[in-house]
Amino acid sequence: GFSSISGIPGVRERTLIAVKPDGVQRHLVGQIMQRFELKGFQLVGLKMLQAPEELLSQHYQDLRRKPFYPSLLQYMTSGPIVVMVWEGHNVVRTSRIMVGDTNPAEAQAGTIRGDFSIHISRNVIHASDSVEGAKREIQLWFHGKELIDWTCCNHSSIYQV
Ligand code: IDP
Ligand code: MG
Repeated sequence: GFSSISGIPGVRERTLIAVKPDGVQRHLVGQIMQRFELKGFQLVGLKMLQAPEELLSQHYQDLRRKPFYPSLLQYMTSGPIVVMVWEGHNVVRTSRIMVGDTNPAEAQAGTIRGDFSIHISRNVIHASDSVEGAKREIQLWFHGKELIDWTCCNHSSIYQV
């Protein structure tokens, strides 16, 4: 039942994943989502939008003083993005491993950036880098009502219950 599932430490951890404009243009949304689905993580929020600059400036608040910041905002507003919330045990840390190094030249083959991108300025995907960061980013991009609490019928095949 629900209570035994919520009893597994960290099973309800959530992270923010976004397919950036280059990923959408290159029709990578399905392949990227499939990697998270096949891993066993659970989708709890999903939307496509043209990101407002104000939202992006909050999302990337820590990078405001970086030399690449203006071109980063230009890139991120160049077309629609797909923003998602994925849930599961250790999802923040595991997603970062699935996504790979920020610089695709350093990203391992088999990671999303390693397999689908070449240059740091067009690295197809965003993933939150900490549990605290994920909470902040999820609140920024989603209203509470847009996030769906649900339990996968395969739960006991993915976790020991
Ligand atoms: P992350 O996306 O792996 O967490 P961050 O350091 O948080 O990496 O940087 C956010 C995004 O800013 C990167 O994904 C990339 O799109 C862009 N970025 C970071 N460093 C550079 C750079 O040196 N040149 C151009 N773009 C960069
Ligand atoms: Mg980051």
